[in-house]
Amino acid sequence: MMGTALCQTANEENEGLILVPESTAGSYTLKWYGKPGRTYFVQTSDALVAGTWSYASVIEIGVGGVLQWGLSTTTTQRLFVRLAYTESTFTGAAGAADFDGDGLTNSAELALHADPLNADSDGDGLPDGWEVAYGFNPLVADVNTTDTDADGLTLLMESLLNTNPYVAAVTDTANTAQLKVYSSGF
Ligand SMILES: [Ca+2]
Ligand SMILES: [Ca+2]
Ligand SMILES: [Ca+2]
Ligand SMILES: [Ca+2]
Repeated sequence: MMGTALCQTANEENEGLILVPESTAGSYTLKWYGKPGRTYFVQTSDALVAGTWSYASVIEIGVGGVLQWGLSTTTTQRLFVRLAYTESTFTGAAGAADFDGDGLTNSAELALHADPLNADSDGDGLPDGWEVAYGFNPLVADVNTTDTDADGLTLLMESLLNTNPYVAAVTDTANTAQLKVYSSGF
């Protein structure tokens, strides 16, 4: 178990994280100063390299005081902890908000281990919410040039149009898009 950026109290905005050992072996309380207007998420990693960070199922709201989150580890486990936060505004419960606008609530993202602050967790161009809606894994990059329903629209196009990639798009008989322009009389 290793902590990072340890400070003394976590009582002030300019202090970092503090990791307090609890009486039970392997149990800790992570504390930090919660700035008003910020919503915090906790990420953990066992390797401290990109791609190994995952979100814990916790959302905390900054209220101008100490926030805390309990965690436990095995004695042989190496664990790093860091915070992610946003200053996005929202109404209602933080878990019901959709900070990255990808169609998944923050709670749904955490349950899926998706990124609540990134609309495209796996970086394949397909938004998390659209992937989930159509049975793709938002954590595994898909080949976005695939045309699953053979209608000429790739997965990327279907996601941009927010259409179903398993139902072929309807085209007119001439197979062309038509635009009628009417004179306004001026
Ligand atoms: Ca979201
Ligand atoms: Ca997301
Ligand atoms: Ca994606
Ligand atoms: Ca298609």
